Amino acid sequence: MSRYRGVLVSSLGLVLGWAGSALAAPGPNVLFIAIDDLRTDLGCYGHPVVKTPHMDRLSRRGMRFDRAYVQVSFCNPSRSSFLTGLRPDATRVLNNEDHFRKNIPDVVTLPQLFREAGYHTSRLGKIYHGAGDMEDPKSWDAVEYPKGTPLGKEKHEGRNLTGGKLKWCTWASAKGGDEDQPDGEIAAKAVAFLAGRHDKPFFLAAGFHKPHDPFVAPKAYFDMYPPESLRLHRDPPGASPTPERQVGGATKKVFDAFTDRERLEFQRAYHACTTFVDAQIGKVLDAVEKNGLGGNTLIFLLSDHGYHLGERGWWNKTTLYEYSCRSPLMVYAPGMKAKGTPCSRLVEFVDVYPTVAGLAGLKAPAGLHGRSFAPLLDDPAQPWKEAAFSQVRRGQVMGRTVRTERWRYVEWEDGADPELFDHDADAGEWKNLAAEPAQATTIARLSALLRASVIR
Ligand SMILES: [Ca+2]
Repeated sequence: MSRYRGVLVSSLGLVLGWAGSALAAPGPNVLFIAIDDLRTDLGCYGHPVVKTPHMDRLSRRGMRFDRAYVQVSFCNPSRSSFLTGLRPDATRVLNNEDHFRKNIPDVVTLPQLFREAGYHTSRLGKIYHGAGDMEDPKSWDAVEYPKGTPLGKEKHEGRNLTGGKLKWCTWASAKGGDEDQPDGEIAAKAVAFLAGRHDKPFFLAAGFHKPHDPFVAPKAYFDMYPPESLRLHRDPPGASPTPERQVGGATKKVFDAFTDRERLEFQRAYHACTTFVDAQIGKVLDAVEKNGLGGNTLIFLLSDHGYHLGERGWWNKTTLYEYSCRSPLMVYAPGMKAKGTPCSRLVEFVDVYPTVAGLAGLKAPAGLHGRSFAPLLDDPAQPWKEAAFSQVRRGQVMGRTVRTERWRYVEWEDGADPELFDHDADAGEWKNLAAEPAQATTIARLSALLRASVIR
């Protein structure tokens, strides 16, 4: 809310002798932090090496969700879904090229809802996919897309890990400091915004780019991860075969040619970028406190999906496995009762829209596909959703997966390549149980859930 307006309302209240606020209280501010391609390799999610003190701090102050699932495991489709509160069957955005407005021109996005309710909405960096074609003028009062400085594009060290075959697969320890990188500039602009005077409540969206490729961060963050501190992932012996359409094609062949040294470089660069983005988030969180906004600002932090770091030979996203579909999600709401308690209930990213809107006292549009998980912020152990759904399309074939607290089941619409994993015994999803007769009842139940989830 506007501190200025808050003071004004209280002063009027004193003068006029109001017992309470006779005016509708201005809603809380919203700080919406979106990170690109960040898996749950964070200190607060139990990673033994990766340093993320600031996201860890948010996790302690608010709530960390341990089973939060995106609806599509790559950029534009995931963002189009959680920013509209609609499942991909309804946005019909399943690639990085289509704009959701083409299919659903009159949809009210999450920031647009706040804007139309009188908030100032400001976007820094990547919230929708990319800077240009994917922009949405209806959502924002202000948009900035920092690019970093020329110095930040110079490198101390770095290389393409594929001999140029995959242009994106590049790392660099950069010259200059944080603010020579686009994400450092985004943080600086967010800090300046938070220090400013606000005549309206605000919805500030900060969209950080890292650890998305190319894996570029200032050298100091690479220095935190000497190669000997890292351990390479190895798929366990006897892991079930990976269906070609989950992970395959020409890109997989390039990954298959990685040496251990290249795998280690990839991992190190990803972790360095994670710690770099964490440091930027720390600056923004500090600014919330320093400017006295903590008592009236909702904070949502999420990534647009997870990532494979070598699991099943894959160094990317877009699969229907846990590594891609699970994402970090943290929420802080000033009045929440269960601060610092993690939540292991299932939540989906389509739930984010009704949750943010509800916590701010705004009426969400009818027909959203998610459900507010605000009650979990007070009581994270209460029974909750039975299932979370994700999907991807390969050519013309849709693949869908359902996650319950125990199981993950994957089904393609042509019936081939089903996969069933028991997370009680197999958190890495290495043993496919789909062909086991003993699991027929479970598969029938999960398959029915998947079919019921389809929106036609
Ligand atoms: Ca992404």
